[in-house]
Amino acid sequence: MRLDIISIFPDYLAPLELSLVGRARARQLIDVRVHDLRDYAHDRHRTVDDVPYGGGPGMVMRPEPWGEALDSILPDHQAPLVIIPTPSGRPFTQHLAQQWSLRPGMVFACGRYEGIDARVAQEYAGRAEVLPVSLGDYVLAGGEVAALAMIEAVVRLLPGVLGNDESVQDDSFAPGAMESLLEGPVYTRPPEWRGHAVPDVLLSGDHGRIATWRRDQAIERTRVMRPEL
Ligand code: 6GU
Repeated sequence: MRLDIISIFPDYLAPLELSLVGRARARQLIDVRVHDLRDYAHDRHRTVDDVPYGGGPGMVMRPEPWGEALDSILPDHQAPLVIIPTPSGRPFTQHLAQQWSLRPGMVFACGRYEGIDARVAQEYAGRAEVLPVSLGDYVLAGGEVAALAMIEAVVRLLPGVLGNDESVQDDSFAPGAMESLLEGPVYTRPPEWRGHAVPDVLLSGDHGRIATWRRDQAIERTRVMRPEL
């Protein structure tokens, strides 16, 4: 899978060199390229923003550097998908992560300030699938952290990325994962810690009782944390 990320803060994407995503890169399961948007701005100050037409607070990202960046990157993509992280996008879900994990690649266009001039999405809608996507109902300062979250959610679903015993099957929100129940509590050794014991059933060796207990815990957890599910 080919992943391109465009940002004015390429250093913000440094975590893509670590942990699960970093290992997937080292093993050449994914090809990740981070681009500095300012490399596509040609004036003396490498300007990427300007005041909003119609007035209002903040700045808007000018379309020209985005046009140059996307023109140079999109030809590397088979079935181009351009994701624009923004709180005004459609909600990111495990279902989207699963769909994206089947694609040959994606481009993340990380905006800052009040967003990217709307003509950029218009222009590329003809050449790519352009998708504004939100992590949730709160506002981040830019798309970079959101892109990191979405990339990690996708990459861990790729074949060969997770080890054998870390399974994606029973994730909260995985299809058929007890139909959208949250995962319940987990325990490891020691059997007692600071007076807190591991529930007896987990030490019983009775796999039927353990499965029933885990399901009950998942239901209770979901009732408390996410009653709407
Ligand atoms: Cl995807 N981007 C930004 N900038 N803020 C957000 C978000 C995305 N999701 C929630 N807040």
